[in-house]
Amino acid sequence: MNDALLTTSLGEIPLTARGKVRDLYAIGDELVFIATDRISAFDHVLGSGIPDKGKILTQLSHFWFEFLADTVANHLLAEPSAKLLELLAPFKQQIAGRSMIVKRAEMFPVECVVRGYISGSGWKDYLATGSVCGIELPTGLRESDKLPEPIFTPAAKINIGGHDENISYATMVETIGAQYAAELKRLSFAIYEKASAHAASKGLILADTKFEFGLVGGQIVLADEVLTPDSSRYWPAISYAPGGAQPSFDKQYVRDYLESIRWNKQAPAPSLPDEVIVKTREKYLEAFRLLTGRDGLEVNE
Ligand code: PZK
Repeated sequence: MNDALLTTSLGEIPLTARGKVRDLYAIGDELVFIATDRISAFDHVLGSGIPDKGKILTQLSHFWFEFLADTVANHLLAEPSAKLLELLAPFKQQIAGRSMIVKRAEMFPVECVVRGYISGSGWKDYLATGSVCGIELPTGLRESDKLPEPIFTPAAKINIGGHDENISYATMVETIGAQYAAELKRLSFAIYEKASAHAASKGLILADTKFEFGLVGGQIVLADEVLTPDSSRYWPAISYAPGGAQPSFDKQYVRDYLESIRWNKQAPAPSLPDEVIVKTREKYLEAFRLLTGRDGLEVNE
């Protein structure tokens, strides 16, 4: 099985940024944000993709943007220009279902992370210091415990490939100013509250999630992908067991496989066996179905 889309190219349209799994193109103030089928694990992009992963995550982002429309404006462009549509026409097949045409935003150089549970880098920081991003937490927390209330733990964006660095709210204020910091924090909590309640109603814990915001014409918009398994930790509520790391909803088969072959986590990253690809694809679809209530992807054009 591999009809995964690993890399995109849109001819004359210039590539603005290539992330681990997403490719971004720009024509003036219109950006074409494409989710490929690449998958990363242990900080590396693997040799195999997961067919349809980019479509699943894009359509999940669309669902969330719509779900959150009364809470926050977003970067989706309602009507791409005729010029852009014409430029994209030859690449329709490549981008169908996996692209978002978005407005160019002036991005805030801060990742807005909300954590309802203590996990990942938050858990590491808590173990080392008893706090996360300068927020003191109760003593005696176990890994994956629910926090007394969600916390806002911003991070500074480091170069592509580098790890984002947790920063204090005070540092965020120094970086973008007190008013924007306060508004991004307020929005982040509001989005997390609404999304985590929805996820909970579908049997999923939204342990934590990362948002990126920008300014379009002076208005704050929610940008990037939102509330996908690539930007969020979802855990099945039914198997939640604090006191250790929770299995990854989407990537556990991948991680288990990579551990089983004792990969040293240095490049080049391995490819995946078909069985791991198929099972992982099914996990992304399961998350999509649970959260959206839809049966599957909108048919390919
Ligand atoms: C923007 N990224 C992250 C990196 C990707 C995406 N609406 C916007 N306006 C201007 N810039 C960005 C966005 C958005 N979203 C997002 N970098 C810039 C990123 C690599 C590949 F697809």
